[in-house]
Amino acid sequence: MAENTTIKPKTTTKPKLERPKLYKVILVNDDYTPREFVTMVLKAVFRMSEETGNRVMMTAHKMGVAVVVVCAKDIAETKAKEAVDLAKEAGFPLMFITEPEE
Ligand code: TYC
Repeated sequence: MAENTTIKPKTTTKPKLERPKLYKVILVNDDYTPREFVTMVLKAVFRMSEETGNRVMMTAHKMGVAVVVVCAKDIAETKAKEAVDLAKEAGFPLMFITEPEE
């Protein structure tokens, strides 16, 4: 019985779904926005703890930029805008930018 068994190669392939591109939200350092304000925005908009918010703020402060989160394009853009709007309302030049992940 086993001798007569023919093994058919699998000919069908599953259509591959393209994974949507992910985007980084990047915090940019400046000389004017108070550190506490930056941490507050990170907590309020990106749901960070005081400790994480402070660490990300200090990374941008020292390195010039810091990656805040990597997520879908629309979420990245909405969050970056929310954060920039909070800063604008308070009169600070704080910038968050988005860019596609390589
Ligand atoms: N460099 C600012 C200061 O010394 C603080 C700051 C940190 C501002 C991070 C922006 O993305 C930033 N007051």
